Amino acid sequence: VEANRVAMKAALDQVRAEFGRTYPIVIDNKPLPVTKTLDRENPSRKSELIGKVAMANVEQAKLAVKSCLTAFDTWRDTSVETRAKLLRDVAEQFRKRRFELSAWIVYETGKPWRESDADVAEAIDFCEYYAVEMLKLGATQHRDVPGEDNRYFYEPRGVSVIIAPWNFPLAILAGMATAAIVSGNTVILKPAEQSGIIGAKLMECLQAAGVPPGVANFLPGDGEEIGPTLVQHPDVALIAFTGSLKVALLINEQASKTPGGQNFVKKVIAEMGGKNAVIVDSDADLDEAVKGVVDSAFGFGGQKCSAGSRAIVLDGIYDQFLNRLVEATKSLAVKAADDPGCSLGPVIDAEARGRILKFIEAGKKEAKLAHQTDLGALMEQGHFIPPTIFANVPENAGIAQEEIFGPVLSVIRAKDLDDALRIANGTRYALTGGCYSRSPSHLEKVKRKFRVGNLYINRKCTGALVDRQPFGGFKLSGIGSKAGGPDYLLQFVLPRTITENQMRRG
Ligand code: TXE
Repeated sequence: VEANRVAMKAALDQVRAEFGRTYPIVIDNKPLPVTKTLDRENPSRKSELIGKVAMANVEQAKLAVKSCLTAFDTWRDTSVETRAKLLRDVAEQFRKRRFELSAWIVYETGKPWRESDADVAEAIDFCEYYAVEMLKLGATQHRDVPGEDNRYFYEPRGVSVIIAPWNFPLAILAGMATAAIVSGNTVILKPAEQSGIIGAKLMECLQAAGVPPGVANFLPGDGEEIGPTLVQHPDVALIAFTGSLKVALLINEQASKTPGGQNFVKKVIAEMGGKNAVIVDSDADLDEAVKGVVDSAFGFGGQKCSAGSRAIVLDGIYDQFLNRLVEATKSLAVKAADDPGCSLGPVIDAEARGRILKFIEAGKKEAKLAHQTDLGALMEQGHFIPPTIFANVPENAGIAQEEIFGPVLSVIRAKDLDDALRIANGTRYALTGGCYSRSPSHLEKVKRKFRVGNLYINRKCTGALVDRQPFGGFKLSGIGSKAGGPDYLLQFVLPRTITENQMRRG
């Protein structure tokens, strides 16, 4: 642990020395002259500028698409082995720069060190996993009859736009991008405005790994400004998006309308938010349940689509559970994300902080404020939100239905397990869920009836490991794709059949 602390401090100091740099748009592996930039500030210390990121305009977005289209023909014909090797080389870059990348995530998103390091680890896992999966998928299948050769295989879709969120700034952007690249597509990387520097670091790693010009173009920019141009561009075949429900629905609608004339039925892969519930049964192990609910609700300040923002507790142990939960929440160390003792940092930016504080004010009218940590001067230093627990929350209250994406937990009473399941399934989302119980019959019922994409039993409801827990939900949480799963790449390719009549050669 000591060695890690030393390495962590060295990486944080090295990154601080680079504060203030400007990160350009990169097309055909060349930086574009910088015209407009967005300041990136450290959410843990509002006054601290950590860098500037170029903001692309519509013309540059079109340039990026053109570059991807030009590169596509060559890249699609590149062997699967070559494409898989590129991903392994990118993973090698992540390993080499692991602590530096973690430090950038700490500074740009306010994610505590341990979780920032896990973000980089997940990016490595995605590269290694998708390389192996593509080698499997790339094998041509033959369905032959005498005198006739029937080949069944997959080929890439084309120019792919990757639109990513800030909450897993390296893992999700790299995961979607490398899945597209290894499948033979050429990609435009559009990071979230709040994680442009980490997007630039991904582009550096891709270039160091030898990605050919035009196969990956780095296009930071205001999603509202350049999004429609990218989504509706007639030469764009696929959009992979992770972010808010609002934007996902907008992209879905826009992708089917292409002013320039439709060339594809565009493929939209969308992963959105959740309003995930953890059920606590009357015979649950309370030590486990309290720890799991605190981790799921307050990890990274609840800024995860998998965050357990609802605890549904059976009447019999409601009061006991709530008291234990409040005590455990009080012990959370809320600090600047680069503080080694930090377990909970700030939220991403002023806008998010304002939105979450509004939810808290609304919650005070709908339910009982059971706990709010006093953060003192920290509230002025960075975009901090005190971990907040509401009790006796009505199941249809706004704070029990809407995704808050902050450290706010709603504790809801349930009469019995059936009532708890009805409440748990009673939102527009279906991403993750959890249940703490020691009754095998209750757990069997929960596994059958709790309809979410990722269900966790007697374990926190966040933290899906690539390949072990393929991740994704349905209803308004996603289109049902499972990132880090065996069939994820199938969305990035198109099946083809070639039938050859083997004429008797003269
Ligand atoms: O998402 P946005 P944000 C959800 C969560 C959170 C909300 C806001 O509910 O409260 O999203 O987070 C780009 N056309 N999740 O602001 O606004 C934008 O530039 C095309 C859950 O990050 O959706 C960014 O790159 N693109 C999610 C990306 O969309 C547009 C993780 C996400 O931004 C666009 C993050 C447009 N019109 C947020 N407008 C999860 N499942 O983990 C914006 N963008």
